[in-house]
Amino acid sequence: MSGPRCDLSHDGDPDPRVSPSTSIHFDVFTLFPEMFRGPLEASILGRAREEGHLSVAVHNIRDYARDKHHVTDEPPYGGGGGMVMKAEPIFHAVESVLSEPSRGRRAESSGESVPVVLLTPQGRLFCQEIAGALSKERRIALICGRYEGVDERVREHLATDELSIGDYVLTGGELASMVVIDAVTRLVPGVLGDPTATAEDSHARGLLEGPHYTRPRVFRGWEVPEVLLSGDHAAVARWRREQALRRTLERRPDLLTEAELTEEDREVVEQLKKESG
Ligand code: 6GU
Repeated sequence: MSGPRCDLSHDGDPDPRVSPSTSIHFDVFTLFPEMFRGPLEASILGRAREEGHLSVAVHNIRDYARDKHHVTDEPPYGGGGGMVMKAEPIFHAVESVLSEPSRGRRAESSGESVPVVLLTPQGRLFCQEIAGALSKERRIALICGRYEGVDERVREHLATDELSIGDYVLTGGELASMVVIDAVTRLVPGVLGDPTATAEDSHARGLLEGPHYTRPRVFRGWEVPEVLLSGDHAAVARWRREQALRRTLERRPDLLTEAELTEEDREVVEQLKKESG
């Protein structure tokens, strides 16, 4: 294995019993590799890595700066405050890593193109649909922007996509990268125990999910809705759909215009609008 990296994959190679379409590899490029340890070890992502569905290699951009002092940022041309991440170390890091025949995975060298995603507040807004599309990839490179920005030539000539996770500003793209890794990995077949689990996710079909309840039936005097105890599966399904529509109408009416709604859904929405005046 060549090139400096902090490899978070459990053991180097993915489990050979896992077929290729059920695993994904991320190469993360960052100035702060230490930020990635915790989130990738716990819970579902930790298990996905143990089972070979997920591997993440975190590469320190600083290790790829060729000057003596490993400079990764400089003041902006034209003046103004802040620092800008230099193009050269980022190009060197991404090009070195993607041209490696990485542990049996096909990379650029074998003709497979790897998406190179720059995480930046100026990117297109990350959403469930983009997560779904990325979950079909075998390998994804994520570049974490820092400081006031990244030299424009990285966006123009290295990145194939730019993503933002929301309309607010983070100190860097690291947390955004982890959000992308999490949202994408849970959609990789085999990562969640129940393969139907993602179908009802909030946003999966353009609506927010309705409420969930578990035991006890009465908690501090607050009761579980009767219909959920009825055993009438059709009635439960109808109630859940109505709750999802109600919640989406109340909290995210913008989603309703894009959601796939049946004729019955539209009637329910009209009724709910009347009730709320
Ligand atoms: Cl990807 N980066 C930064 N720095 N801030 C963000 C973001 C990304 N997405 C939302 N805010």
